[in-house]
Amino acid sequence: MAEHGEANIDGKLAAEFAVPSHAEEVKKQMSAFAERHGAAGRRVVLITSGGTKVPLESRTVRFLDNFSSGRRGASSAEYFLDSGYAVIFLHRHRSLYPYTRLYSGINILDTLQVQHEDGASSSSCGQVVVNQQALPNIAKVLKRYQEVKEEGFLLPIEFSTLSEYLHLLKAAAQALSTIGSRAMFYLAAAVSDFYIPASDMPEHKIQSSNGPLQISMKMVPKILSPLVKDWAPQAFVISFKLETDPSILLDKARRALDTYRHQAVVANVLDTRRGYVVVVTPDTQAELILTDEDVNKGAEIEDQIVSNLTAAHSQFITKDA
Ligand code: 9Z3
Repeated sequence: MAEHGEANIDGKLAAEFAVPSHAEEVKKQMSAFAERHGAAGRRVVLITSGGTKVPLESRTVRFLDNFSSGRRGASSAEYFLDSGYAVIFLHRHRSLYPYTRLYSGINILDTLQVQHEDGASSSSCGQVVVNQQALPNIAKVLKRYQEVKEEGFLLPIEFSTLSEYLHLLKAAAQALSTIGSRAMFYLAAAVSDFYIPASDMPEHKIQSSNGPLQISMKMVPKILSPLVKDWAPQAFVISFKLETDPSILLDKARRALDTYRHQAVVANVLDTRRGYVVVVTPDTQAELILTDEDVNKGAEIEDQIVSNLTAAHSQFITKDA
């Protein structure tokens, strides 16, 4: 896709997307995280995950959203942690989260029971106990979650709107620039291509009494361009390409690599994204497939994606040394 305002994306970011009030604070946290893990010789991956919300009014009643559940980002975070990476998880508020995602479809109240001690009156509250059968593998998952938390390997950062996403991604890129090629960007979030600039946005709720709604939206600046060129030029950068028409997917993925000159594109189609992706690099193309047998064993395609990319990242670091 052609570049839109590539020359001055920084200026556009500042002028048209409100800086979140906590941006500086978050940047400090990310810098400290990168420094600590970098000093320990660890690699750090920044994962973006979930959709973005694009407001239609500045006192927002309505917004444009998209389908992304954040499952790809959340499960990938777990596989990166298992591979020894420290993870900054830049995710959409309320999208799926590492480890808890495994229980997202479960109503917590259906997993708990009240046990009354013998002789206690029926009016006493009793002890609440967990029915482990209602939470598959809960002991193992809880142990891993607690290890990751205690060791400080996971830094979760939330965003809701497109503006927050863009500014926090820039802050993350700057924070990670200190660890050079040991930083990976894994941009799995489904980011809106369109937005309404603050200057064109009505302040108040759009009135239906004014008749059918017509909106005109601008192109979101292609943030991958300054990320690769200016903000984190030594990092290993992976973008994701999503299409609904499989016939254009690989061509679009290659075009993205040509345009931004980053290291790889993970290409996927909406309906088949849980079982099939292609990892495209300038010289290679790897099809990753989850068979029915894999699914029955509980395997996930993110395990394969992360193995493929961590191996490629090792080669990238070696070349850089
Ligand atoms: C992806 O392609 C992700 O794999 C999915 C994962 C969002 C499909 P879920 O969150 O889905 O597990 O439900 N992410 C990138 C999508 C995207 O918007 N890419 C842009 C494009 O295709 C480039 S940045 O043009």
